[in-house]
Amino acid sequence: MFKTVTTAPYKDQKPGTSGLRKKVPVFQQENYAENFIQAIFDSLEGFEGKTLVIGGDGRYYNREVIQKALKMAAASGFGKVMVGQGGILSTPAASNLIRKYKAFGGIVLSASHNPGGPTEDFGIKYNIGNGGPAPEKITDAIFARTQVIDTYKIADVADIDLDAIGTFDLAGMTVEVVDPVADYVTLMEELFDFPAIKAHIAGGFKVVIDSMGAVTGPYAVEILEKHLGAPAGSVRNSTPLPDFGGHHPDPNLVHAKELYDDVMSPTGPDFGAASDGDGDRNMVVGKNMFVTPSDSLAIIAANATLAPGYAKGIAGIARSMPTSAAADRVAEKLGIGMYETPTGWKFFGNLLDAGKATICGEESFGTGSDHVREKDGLWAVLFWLNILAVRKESAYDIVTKHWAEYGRNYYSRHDYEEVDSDAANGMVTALREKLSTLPGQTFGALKVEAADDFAYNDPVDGSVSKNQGIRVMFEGGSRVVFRLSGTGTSGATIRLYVERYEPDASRHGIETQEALADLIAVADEISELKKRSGRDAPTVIT
Ligand code: G16
Repeated sequence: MFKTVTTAPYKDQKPGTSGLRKKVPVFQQENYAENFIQAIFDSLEGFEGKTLVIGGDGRYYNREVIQKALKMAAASGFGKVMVGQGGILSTPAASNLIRKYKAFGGIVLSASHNPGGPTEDFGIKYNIGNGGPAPEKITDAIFARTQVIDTYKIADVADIDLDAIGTFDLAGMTVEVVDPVADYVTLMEELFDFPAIKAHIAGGFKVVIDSMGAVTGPYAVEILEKHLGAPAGSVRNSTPLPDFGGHHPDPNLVHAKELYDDVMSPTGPDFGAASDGDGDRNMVVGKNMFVTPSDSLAIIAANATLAPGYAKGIAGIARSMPTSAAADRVAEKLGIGMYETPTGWKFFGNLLDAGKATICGEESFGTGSDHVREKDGLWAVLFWLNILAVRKESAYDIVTKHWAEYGRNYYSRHDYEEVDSDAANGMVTALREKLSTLPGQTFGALKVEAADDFAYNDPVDGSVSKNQGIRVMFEGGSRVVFRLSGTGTSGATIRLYVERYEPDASRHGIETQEALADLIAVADEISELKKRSGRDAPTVIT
């Protein structure tokens, strides 16, 4: 019933910021997915007889890899696999299932916000028993194993019917095909004031969610339309499709522009939100107000006690280093801990487990809390709806009042995608070399206060992560940060993060790019970004 298949290593299976992401044809190479899955199992200990959760965002190749993973889990000795019906599980829903049913871990098949389809992206990531992405020591072990793997084990049996809810036997292992939505909805009902949101919607507040043809469709329809009473059709592009219906499921001002334009039109909805391929990212837009992810984190934290699940207050806030310091000011005022981590949700896991942080966020449209161990797109949308329903103010008023109280962190990220890898690495190397010479230098009105390559000392387990992004800090709280993305699949993506703190409320109405223009120019001067990338403008500005 089980067979051992001889294989040979692929050299390129190093997990990035969030698991292994490659083009579908790469994953379709002989034994490519099998090697990586076996390397995951070979890097773990003590899972015999235990439960594994498996699901994905429904993208092209999802079902095929799920069948492989099920048969390999059986051959490796797992006792049970819980798999979402149709192979569907959003990343936060998978995290919830792992925690709720005390599974040993989970395999989530997704390339997140990257496009899907036969020539687009696919990905595999492993989550540990706390429901969060595997920490670096595990991903490093998985990579090391991929470099020497020579066999994998698989059950030689027929495929499971992924569309039928129920319990099945697969070569002696139990497979439970579960409703992917139900447990997640129960959790959201516990955290948020559904009656208040429902009443607000019934009173005429118009909300739309764009699921972008990706995984959140069924979750959003169930919650927004069925539980909260929004009219049918309030969730757009709600059927998860293998190619996301041609959408690029990256909720930002470029890829969710239709939604943005609709909310901004005078007769459009009052509030709009979008999420990504696997449902962990979110974008929120109020009438005349795009809420930056960094501001969203700060505002959710400042208003957290309005949601029943957080009524007792929050223990601390964590943000990734490139995320703006808006949340720091909230933490300061609340007198709670503030943690600055490298990019990657996995770095929040220890802080959440240790009870040091309750709410976490990243500039890359990610917000979440200790309810799961992943960022959670719909959670953030519901948090906003809860705040809007209780305060009975517009998003515009809530954001501008927040700035008036705390000051505004003007913030923008410029992405240069698919840049030649050597050119991108050359830029980073040159920047590193000049770091020690920057402090004290003046660029126009801006004086460099400090410059470094960010390193993180995890306060819980003492692990150290170096080279996490180059920071140039100016006097007065402005800064520019340079990083290479760890989630792209072709060439290199250079990210430039720009931030300026403006305490004066009379200067809060400036257009963002204009408010940051001097910093953007200095960033180019210091890094030679345009010259080295061969581009005269970013691919995406958020
Ligand atoms: C992943 C990580 C996030 C990270 C984002 C961008 O998100 O989980 O923590 O902020 O990638 O990373 P990078 O700047 O390295 O591309 P997702 O939604 O893609 O899983």
